[in-house]
Amino acid sequence: MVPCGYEGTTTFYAGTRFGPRRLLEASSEIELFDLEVGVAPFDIGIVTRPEIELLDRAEDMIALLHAHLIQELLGNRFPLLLGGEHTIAVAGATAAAERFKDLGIVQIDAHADFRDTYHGNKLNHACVGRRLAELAPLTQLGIRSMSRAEHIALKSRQDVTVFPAYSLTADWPRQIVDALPETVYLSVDLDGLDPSILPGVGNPEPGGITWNDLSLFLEVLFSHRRVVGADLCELCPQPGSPVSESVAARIALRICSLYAKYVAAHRRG
Ligand SMILES: [Mn+2]
Repeated sequence: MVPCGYEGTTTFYAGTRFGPRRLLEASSEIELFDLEVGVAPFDIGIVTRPEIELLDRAEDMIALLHAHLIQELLGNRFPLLLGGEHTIAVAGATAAAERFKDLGIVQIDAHADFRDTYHGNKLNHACVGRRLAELAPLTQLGIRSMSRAEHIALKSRQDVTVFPAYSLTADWPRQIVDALPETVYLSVDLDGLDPSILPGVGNPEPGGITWNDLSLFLEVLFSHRRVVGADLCELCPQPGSPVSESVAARIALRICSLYAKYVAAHRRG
């Protein structure tokens, strides 16, 4: 667990800098045994790093975070980056792309984030998808919001595949996972989920992914591909309700459980 509450370019509802802390607090209130996956991921070991020092400039933040994440990857650990705004995914995916050949990136998100620049900044959170696509072939899942210019730009890209939340067909998890390279970095903007189950995000959008669909997708992904790192971003805790951080903590636990079940078992055997 690498907490980083960076919040440099948030444009709407601020507060994601408190996301990592609240997620970690909420994680002490949920069962550590994952009933659905059938494992207790602490068996393989989970370490929570101290929160990364927050820097003002996105470039500096990403460089600092990247240096930390490379160390985790070189130590054969699975980094789960806890944000903070989605911009920090660029650090996670860059480190993974340097460490692993034939990487693919999965971005779960309500927003394509495919602007080349926003407010004059290439590292604005609204440009994350575009930056990720510069690192490796990108698959976007749960998308339901983009500008017309992003729509046109995405149509011309052979290396980016978009699965909108409203057009998932019968066997969609297998369809998505079968098209991925062998090694995958997973970037989760929590607004990819439906706001009815996770309202605490900076830019909520209706019509998102349900808990059961996310659960199914992650199971198929981890059982058929080598997932080497992930981030969970944009948790923006809501005063008076622990729902969002509790659901986010559950997702963090699920990623650990699936890693423990498939990846670590494979590595041992
Ligand atoms: Mn988003």
